[in-house]
Amino acid sequence: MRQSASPVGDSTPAGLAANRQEILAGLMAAQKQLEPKYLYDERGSRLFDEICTLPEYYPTRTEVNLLRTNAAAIASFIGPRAEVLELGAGSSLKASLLLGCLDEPAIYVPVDISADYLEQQAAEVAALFPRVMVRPVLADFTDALALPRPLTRERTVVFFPGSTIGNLSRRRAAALLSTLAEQMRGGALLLGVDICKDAATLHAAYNDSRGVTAAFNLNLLARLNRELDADFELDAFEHDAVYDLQNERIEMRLVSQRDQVVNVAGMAILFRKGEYIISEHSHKYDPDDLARMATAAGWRLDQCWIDDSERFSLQYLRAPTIS
Ligand code: AVI
Repeated sequence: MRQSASPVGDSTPAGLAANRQEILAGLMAAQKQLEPKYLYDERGSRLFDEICTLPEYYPTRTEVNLLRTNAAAIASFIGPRAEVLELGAGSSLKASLLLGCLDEPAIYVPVDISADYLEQQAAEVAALFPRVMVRPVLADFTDALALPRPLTRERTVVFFPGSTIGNLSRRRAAALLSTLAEQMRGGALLLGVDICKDAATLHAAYNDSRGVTAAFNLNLLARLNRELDADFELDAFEHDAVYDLQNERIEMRLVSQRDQVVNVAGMAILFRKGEYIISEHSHKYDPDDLARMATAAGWRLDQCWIDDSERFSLQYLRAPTIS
């Protein structure tokens, strides 16, 4: 039953050259901003894996514990012969935990924008679960997603862990939930989301003492240099992440340390000292607010698991039935 773990898809959706116009527009806007998906080239993906192991970065281990502690309940909600579609497939650990607790899972379809990384993660899962058909899809899951052929919607559970939904604006998150509810009629969604909490905990999680998050953020400039013929001096920018209480989100920034001109794909871009590029927003959600947003998008909440310290939530949602 096992298939090749090579990704389906013919281009790297997040390749910078293919997105030149959008990137230049972001760098020339009054508030410079780039899409967070560009953080994930191969090195960025590795650095993100390292972030997930840091003592300050609580989301990963909290979610992993939630998956472990509630494995039996999750398995009984999902049922036998499940077809698991993972959005923004990160490290294979969470997928392995989920597949490991299910009754004869049939298919695993990881969807990600980082080709090499996707292939490696898929190969790891395929090796661990030889009876599961593994079909990686190279795609940006925020674009319309064509469901790979073998998936039947009734048994499909979309696994969207890691609070990746938090990297979309609230408006885009609501729109994605609506699209998914329609696309997944008859299926379900297991959604992991970071909860609003005190600013000190959040600040530490995104400004870690070993500087891994800083390296992850600055890697975006190295990627622009390599893929868009830019000449960012990495020493002339610094990582910062601030908690915006009003919008309940972390804002990750690349801050110019001096007045300077940087060339990107033939365009000269002026930076004043202290001016910054926003490289990521990471929204935090009160579980009730998130459930309201999901319900408005057409989902029905079956169960919500929250850890004892109320740091992270895992929600099991049902899509509308097939009419
Ligand atoms: C992938 N995403 C949910 C992470 C987050 O927490 O927003 C990315 C990240 N950025 C800095 N640290 C981790």
